[in-house]
Parts: sequence; C-alpha cells; structure tokens
Amino acid sequence: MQRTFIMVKPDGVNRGLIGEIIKRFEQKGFALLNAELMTIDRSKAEYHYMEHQEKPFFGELVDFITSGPVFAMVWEGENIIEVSRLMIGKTSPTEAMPGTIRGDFAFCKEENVIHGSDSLQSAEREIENFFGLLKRHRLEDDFPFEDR
Ligand code: RTP
Ligand code: MG
Repeated sequence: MQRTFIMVKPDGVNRGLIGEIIKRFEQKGFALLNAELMTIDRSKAEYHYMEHQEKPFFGELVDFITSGPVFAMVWEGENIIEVSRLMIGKTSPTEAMPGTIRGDFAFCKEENVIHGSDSLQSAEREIENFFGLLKRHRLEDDFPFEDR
C-alpha cells in the first residue's frame, strides 16, 4: 500500500473544486488519511517545489502557490502515486486528456488546479513538509532553504 500527497492549489480552492476532487479519489477506492485547508509560507512552498528552483518560472510558481489557501491531503491506495498522476492528467491544458482532473477543469499551465507527488521519495518529503514528523531523517541532507 502506498501513500501520496495531493494538494488542491489556490485556483482549485477558489473555484470550489475541493469536493469534486475528493469525490474522484473516493470513487477510485482510495482512502483519505489526513486533510487540511492551509495557507503556506514561501519557505514551505520553495521546499515543496525545490526541484524547480533553477527554473525561470520558480518565483511565479511560489507566488501562485502562496497566493491563497490550498487543500493539502494524504491519500493511500494500491499504486496510488502512479494512478493519481493518471487521474490528475498532464501539466499543460493542451496535453491533459478529457476525463482527467486537469483535462476537465484546467485551462492554464501555471494554474492547473491540483498537485500530486511524482515518486515515493517526493511523496515522503511532501507529506513531511505539509503534515510534519514522518520520516524526518531523510530531509536533513538536501534541504537548501533557511527558516522553513
Ligand atoms: P505539480 O508538481 O504542480 O503537480 O505539476 P507537475 O508535476 O505536472 O509539473 P512539474 O513539472 O512538477 O511543474 C510544477 C508546476 O510548475 C508549473 N510550470 N510552469 N511556465 C512553465 O513553463 C511551467 N512549467 C511548469 C506548473 O503549474 C506545474 O504544475
Ligand atoms: Mg511535479
């Protein structure tokens, strides 16, 4: 059984899509383990998106994800990391298939409704970042930001 971190981004919260997204994960048979509406600070956002820190869009990505409340969740299920990425759909609205969450609801690459972890390692790191205490030992070596 795997766990993953799923987050409704500020545009999804603002558009009232939390219920729709929870419904899809419940219908798929996944189990909700934790959830919280929260507004995150820049250091948590920077840590969340650390793989993109050298990208030209990093600043705007952090601006966006800290611009309003997000709905952070931990879900559990068989192969959930891979399956949830399929349910979420591709990053860009021109590539996200109808039937996926982004395919049905997102029209913009920069604001695309939902995030899902892309690997076991990122799921572990992201759950720790948002909900704390789990697997803390894996975080110490590669943490590049101050004042988290
Ligand atoms: P996410 O991490 O948010 O679930 O999205 P993802 O895996 O599908 O895409 P990723 O490559 O990890 O990119 C993270 C977020 O950065 C924004 N982005 N903007 N302006 C651009 O060219 C650009 N490229 C990526 C997207 O909002 C993406 O969700
Ligand atoms: Mg990603």
